[in-house]
Amino acid sequence: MKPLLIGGDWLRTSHGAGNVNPSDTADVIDTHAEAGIAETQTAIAAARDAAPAWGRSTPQERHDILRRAGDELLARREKLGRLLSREEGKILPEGIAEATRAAQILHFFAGEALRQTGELIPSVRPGITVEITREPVGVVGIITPWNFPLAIPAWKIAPALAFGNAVVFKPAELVPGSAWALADILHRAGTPPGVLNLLTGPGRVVGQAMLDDPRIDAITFTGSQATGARVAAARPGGRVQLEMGGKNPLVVLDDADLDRAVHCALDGGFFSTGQRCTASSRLIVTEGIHDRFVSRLADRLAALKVGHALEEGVEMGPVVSQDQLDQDLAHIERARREGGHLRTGGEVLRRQTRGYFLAPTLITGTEPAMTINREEVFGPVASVIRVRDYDAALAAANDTPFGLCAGICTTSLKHASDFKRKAEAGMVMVNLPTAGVDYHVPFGGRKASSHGPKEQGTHAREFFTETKIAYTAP
Ligand code: UN1
Repeated sequence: MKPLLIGGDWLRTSHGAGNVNPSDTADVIDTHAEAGIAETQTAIAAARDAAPAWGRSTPQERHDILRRAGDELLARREKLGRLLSREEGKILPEGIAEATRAAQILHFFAGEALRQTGELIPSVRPGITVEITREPVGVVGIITPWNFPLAIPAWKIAPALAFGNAVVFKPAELVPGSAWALADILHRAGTPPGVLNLLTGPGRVVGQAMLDDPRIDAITFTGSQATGARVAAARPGGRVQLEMGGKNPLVVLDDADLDRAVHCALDGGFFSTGQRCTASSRLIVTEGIHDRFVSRLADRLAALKVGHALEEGVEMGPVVSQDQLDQDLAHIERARREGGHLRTGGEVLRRQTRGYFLAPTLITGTEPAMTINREEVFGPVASVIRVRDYDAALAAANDTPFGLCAGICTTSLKHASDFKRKAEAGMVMVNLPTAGVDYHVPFGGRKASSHGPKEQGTHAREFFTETKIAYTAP
């Protein structure tokens, strides 16, 4: 059994939960300890005790720990990428790429620990100086989803530590293995006892106990809209950062490079089995290119090799769980009932191993008001909305409660520039997939997708530090 990490000690629990491979449900990767309310409270107390000294540690100490952890992650990226793919179901090259990205994130924030600055402002009153500095927030609760088992924990834990906060980390139940590996690496890299605590276990127990505990100063969460709403409700007015769903549009205009547009839709909609909040799930296509685009994409999807995530040559792995598969199928069924046309996919695939394999699915003839265009599916499913021209495309793109990212494929500078300005999204991609972002750049959305300061890049410090303004007279 893989234990919890509390106050610098590894702790076993009487109960454990199996970590099952979604490509092969007969493959139980490991068993992980399950924290309850008592363990959660002990971890929070440990973080509370450790926070003051850690907050006073030098930037060099924090840099060195993150640097060492990043180095190890990079050196072991093939093995850790394999574990990630085995427990989450994205294909091995994607798993290894994610392990590499997590290492790069640790290295980036190792540097950020050294780059902290303040401001010195001459007062309007004689002789007085004003200093603006940043201080750690204290204890940060980190709740992460299953779709990026290493990268998302890395981009929350690394800045939390870099800026001097103690962490209580609760990963998604479906991917405890990657979370455990990351905590183990950071622990051995020299994180002092109590500064990083790992609580594997059920969200409704551990996550709830974290939300309820006032000794946690801030919560950063990535996951579903429903859970995000619970986090917000539990902490009214509190320091909360929420990254929730998306219903991201990819606009394809008549003048687009067809090959590029098909590639953007394929990558953005279906790589990582479409299980990304940045996925291009609404393909908004103008009339002149619609039929060619749909037919090329449908052919490519029908030929996509779907199978065991660790098998050589497989292009798309399984969806993550039976629950997720059921939800995906229900979305497809509802889209058909509401008038959508199933162009390709829609069926569960049998392979040599028992896994949750779903054929990549394209639904055409949809309208913005249909459920498939309003609710996030979080699977290998995209819908096509046919529109007359650019203006109609822009209106359809913005016709959603979400606002994470928005993409456009066009060779028109005029339309690209207009779209960058008018898309109601935190991130806009021109001639690129909506998913797959740089690790050193801020990340985040608008509207119902996000709440609070942006994550990552230099903007990460907004959430993980408090500003102090000090006036001094001689
Ligand atoms: C990416 O597209 O590279 O949960 C990152 C998600 C996002 C991360 C996407 N928070 O899918």
